Amino acid sequence: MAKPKSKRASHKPDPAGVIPGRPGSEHAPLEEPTRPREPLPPKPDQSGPDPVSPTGQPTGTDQAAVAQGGAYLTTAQGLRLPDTDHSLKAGPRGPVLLQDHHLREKITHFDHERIPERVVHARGAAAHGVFVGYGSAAGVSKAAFLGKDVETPVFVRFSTVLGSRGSADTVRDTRGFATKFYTAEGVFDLVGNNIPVFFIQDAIKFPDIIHAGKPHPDREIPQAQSAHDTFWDFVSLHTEATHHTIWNMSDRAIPRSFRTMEGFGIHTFRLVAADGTTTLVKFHWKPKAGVHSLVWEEAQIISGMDPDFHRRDLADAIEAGAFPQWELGIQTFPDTADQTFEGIDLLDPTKIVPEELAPVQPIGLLTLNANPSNYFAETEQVAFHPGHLVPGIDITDDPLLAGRLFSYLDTQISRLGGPNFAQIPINRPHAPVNDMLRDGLHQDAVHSGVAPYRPNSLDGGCPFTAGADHGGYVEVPVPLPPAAKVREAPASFADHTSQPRLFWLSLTPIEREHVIAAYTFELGKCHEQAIKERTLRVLADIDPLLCARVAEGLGLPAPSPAAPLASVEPSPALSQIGGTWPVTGRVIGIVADPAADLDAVREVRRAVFDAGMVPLVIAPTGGMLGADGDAPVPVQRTFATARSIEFDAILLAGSPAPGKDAYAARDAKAGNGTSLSATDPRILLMLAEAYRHAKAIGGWADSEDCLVAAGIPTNAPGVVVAENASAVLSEITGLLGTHRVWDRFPAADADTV
Ligand code: HDE
Repeated sequence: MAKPKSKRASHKPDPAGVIPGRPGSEHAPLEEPTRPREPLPPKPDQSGPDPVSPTGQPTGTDQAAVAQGGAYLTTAQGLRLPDTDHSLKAGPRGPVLLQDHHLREKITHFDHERIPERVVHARGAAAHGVFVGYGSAAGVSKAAFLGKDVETPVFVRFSTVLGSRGSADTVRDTRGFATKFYTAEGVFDLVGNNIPVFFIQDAIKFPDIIHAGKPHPDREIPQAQSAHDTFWDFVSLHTEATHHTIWNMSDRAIPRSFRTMEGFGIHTFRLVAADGTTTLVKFHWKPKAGVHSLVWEEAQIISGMDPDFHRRDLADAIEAGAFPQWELGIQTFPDTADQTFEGIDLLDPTKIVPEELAPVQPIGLLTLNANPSNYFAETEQVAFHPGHLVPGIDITDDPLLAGRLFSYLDTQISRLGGPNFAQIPINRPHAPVNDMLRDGLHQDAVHSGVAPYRPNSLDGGCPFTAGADHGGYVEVPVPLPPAAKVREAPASFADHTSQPRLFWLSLTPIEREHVIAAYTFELGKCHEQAIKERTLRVLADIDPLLCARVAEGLGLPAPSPAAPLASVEPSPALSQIGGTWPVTGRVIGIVADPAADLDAVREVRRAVFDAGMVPLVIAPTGGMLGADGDAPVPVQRTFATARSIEFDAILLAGSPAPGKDAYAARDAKAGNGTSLSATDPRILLMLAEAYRHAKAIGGWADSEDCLVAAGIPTNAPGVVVAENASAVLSEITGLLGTHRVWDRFPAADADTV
């Protein structure tokens, strides 16, 4: 079988350093261009879907030319147009004429530009990439794309769950992590989340949990968040949601970046080896950049300052050449009749198997190396489905998965306007397609032959069925025990507290503080006292200390556990703190004013680029610092436009004097009463935020004055002040490798939990 290789050449960013975010593939001239020329190519970091026909045949066409061609404006029929600024009228002041076919075509098309957004996961961002198999899964799965060094093009879409398409990226929510593998044997979709468990055990409850999480139906508020009565009403009554809920109250629900999220297939799948043996598995994506989250205040500020934070971060990282990477791994379990492992029911999607009991074994590497060229065509129209499987990967009887196998196909029909969505370029398989499906809205394939039925003799008997020996997908003939038809869950599904407790006990004290704060915030936003009290009962069964601290914040008594606490072994692998990870793609803010030593700024800027990070120079005004010198330094942000949330670390090239616009009437951030200070008040605010968000801060020259003015102890953990700018950067880079400076803030509960 042909090996599907992406035609996409991953771009090589300019070694002189790229500040990502340039909108077009050429810089814009000052005057409007008037000399006709062909459409510009996409930017070097962008790609469309690989060019294949609806039947998976490589077409070799230029992606850009498929969408638009020629230098002149035309109608949809290719007719050149002389004017698109004026309707056709009976005289300049006369009525508009109905015969204006260009006006009618333009407006009619515009009227239909929107399609229904996804009922869940509406807000998303995506990228193209490549998956390379390690071959280590060959013993358990015959799937060709898992073979050693097999390269498979992929398209990955990340999303939030609850918000609508225009909602903010950094809300507290679960994130979707959906991967489409265009394999030689057909499309395989791994449609997972960044949290390894789900709210419900049975698909029939999905409309209930989603209706509870979505905005209240009367006022349609709040948007994209769970901090409201209906969500907590449902999860406190339907306690199988407890495990997923505590993950949502942890730092996992406010990721720093899509690049720093784990991904999970959640359900147990069944792998099939070439010799027919089967193994139960859970899929994991492990980010090379480590798991890294925002802090809650930071996430809230970002929601206002930059609601596109995560999609921008993903696109910028790819444009700058810091390609995000994940290893795909599997936990394997014997395929026994009871489908449990170490007493954990593998069919229960509210349960994990701790990695200490079943290590995650790496089976391949995913690299995202190209941004989509067009959001709608690709990210919006991509259609995932957990039922898109390839030989070697089968499903289990997880009742949640069963409902999903129905739902995704069904929803695409209304979302994408008919049954032919598999023919949309981003959804086209790279394997030959001969499906006997015909006609329907938006039919893109021009089928030949007269016999789209089987058996036939008129089309030579084609298409033929394929057994497993010819790459056919044969379901594993799993024996079913004798059973009665019931609406019931197995008894093991009734344990709703042991694993939330396991999660809680596995976190470090600082992570537990965040969980306490999140529950207190969310319940504090609820109106109904009964809902808060009911949730405290649920928390009491997880851990009395968690319950007591949240109760304290709510001003309510803490109930006692209803049953003895589950005795569980913590799983340290669930904590996201304590490792060291690569710093590529991190963003460093360098604060400098015209009085700063520009040689040091240049040197540090260069060193930041060399480390694969992005330097953004922050100065009192835009333009160039040292504009009249030999090597001026370009400014990316001004004191008025910058905010701490854009930067992973801040470097001070001295102590910047107040800018000319540092007064409240112009910029409210400058109006905190310190406008007479020697340092710009916006920089003081930036430092104070970065400090309390546990970010690394460094400085040289007289930067100590600025830190003192901001109330930052210069000997605090993660604050680096030295004479030599390069030495400061190298220490800051080390700190960035650990993500945040958590030892700046000891947890109050460190000795009590
Ligand atoms: Fe989904 N889910 N889901 N889901 N889901 C959708 O499909 C559904 C579930 C997940 O980027 C929808 O195309 C049901 C679990 C992701 O396009 C819809 C149930 C997991 C995405 C749907 C679940 C997911 C979706 C909405 C309970 C993690 C976004 C639009 C049985 C393993 C994919 C669409 C993308 C999207 C139904 C539960 C992940 C309505 C009925 C569990 C990442 O079909």
